[in-house]
Amino acid sequence: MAGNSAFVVVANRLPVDKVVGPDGEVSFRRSPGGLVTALEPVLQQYNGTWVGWPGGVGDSELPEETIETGGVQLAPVSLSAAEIERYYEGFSNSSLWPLYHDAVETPIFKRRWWESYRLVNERFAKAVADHAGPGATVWVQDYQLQLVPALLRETRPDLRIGFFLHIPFPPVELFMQLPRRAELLKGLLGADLVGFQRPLGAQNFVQLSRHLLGTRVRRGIVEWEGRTVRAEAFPISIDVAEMERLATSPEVQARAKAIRAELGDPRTIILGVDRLDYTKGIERRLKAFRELLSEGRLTAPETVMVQVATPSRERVEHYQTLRVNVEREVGRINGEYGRVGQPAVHYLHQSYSRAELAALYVAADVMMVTPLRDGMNLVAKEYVGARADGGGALVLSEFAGAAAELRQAFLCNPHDLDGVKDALMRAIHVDPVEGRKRMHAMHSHLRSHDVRAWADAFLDALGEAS
Ligand code: ADQ
Repeated sequence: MAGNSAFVVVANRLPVDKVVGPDGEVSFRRSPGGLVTALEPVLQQYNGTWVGWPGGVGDSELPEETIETGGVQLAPVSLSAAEIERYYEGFSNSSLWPLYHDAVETPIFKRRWWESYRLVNERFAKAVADHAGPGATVWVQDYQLQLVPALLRETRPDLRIGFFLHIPFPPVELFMQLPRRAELLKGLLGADLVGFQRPLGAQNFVQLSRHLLGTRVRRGIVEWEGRTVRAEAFPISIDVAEMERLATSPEVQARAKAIRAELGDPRTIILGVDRLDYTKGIERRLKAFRELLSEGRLTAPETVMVQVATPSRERVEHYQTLRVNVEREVGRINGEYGRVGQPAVHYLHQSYSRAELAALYVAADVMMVTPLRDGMNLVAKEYVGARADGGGALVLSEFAGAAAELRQAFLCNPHDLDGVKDALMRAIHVDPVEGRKRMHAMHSHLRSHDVRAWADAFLDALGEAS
């Protein structure tokens, strides 16, 4: 049975936040994320539907039927507690996530996780098929749904199917560790176009197809089951205009000043903002700061570090260990270099509003984005987006996708602690004229490469793919 949407987006999550009212009543509010901003106009234009998990366990809080908000239909797919554990925390975040990030933590494989992943992917594919009109365009998002393209194609060969991977696609040697590697790859090959953050991801994918399935590849295009599958890079971005507007608003400017005062008017504020994830290099960043303090190259309280780490995947063991390690390191630094009322590191294990994040970006003299591996890293782009004033400096890992574009950052290899320390020192002491030049160059790049341009480029390429 076909639905009536000409455009369907399917992602693990629906773009909604759960809101509990004063009377305990549960409702859902649209959440503002970058993906929604980019896709909203297209969704509205084509009577679009967004299929995804609304969060929470089971279907008790949200009806399975579609909700209409602002010209976009939201189609919830519910997950049971066992599915959240196996499909989401298990296969997606304990097998695939570490494997695709250079195995910086050891991937764990369990057979029942795979079973659940397959079943949940089938459910998502069915929901898409129910909503997609004849010949509709479907855009599948990310590693949780890699089987959806082929599952959809089986039942709905009329659809035009695109897939975008937000995280890195690993080299062949690593991917080959996956117990269900061929099925996963065949899942992706159901798409007409597979998008990656970087050209290397697309190359890895093409090589893998050749190696694992013996596919023919002609001019970078994979031939599979009588069709062609294009693999290309589409580096994702942010809503630059929105970040600029927010950062220059009087409220955010005032809040940035207040933050500086609350921190004791230090000479230098170093900032880190991440999901609390082991790929983000938070421990090494803290260690670099500690060593600089111990060597006397930096002193507290003249220099203050603020590390905001959003709680993430808290039931997954890797994340629990990480939290303990990060908090131990913060305690150690503050124990050695803090004073009463003046910690050297302010550590906030909290989620912040966009406005508060923007104020932190405006207040920060140096932003440290030092992941061990990252598909793109939007925080780096948000910081640059917030600094239309040309102020501030960005220390950026070469292993973040963003490093391919933000070439004027202070680039570093996060595995080389001395290199990280030197990059941080150069960022702190950069000549203001040079600093502004670097920031302006990155800012103007972002202005012409925002998230709308990303979505347009992907959808244009999908339109051309056959
Ligand atoms: P993430 O791994 O989640 O995304 P990132 O790209 O940095 O990483 O995006 C994080 C987002 O969360 C940013 O928009 C940031 O502002 C927000 N955030 C972080 N800490 C926060 C806090 N304390 N409070 C509120 N918001 C906070 C995955 C991939 C990335 C890729 C994106 C998009 O891992 O490599 O860039 O998808 O494709």
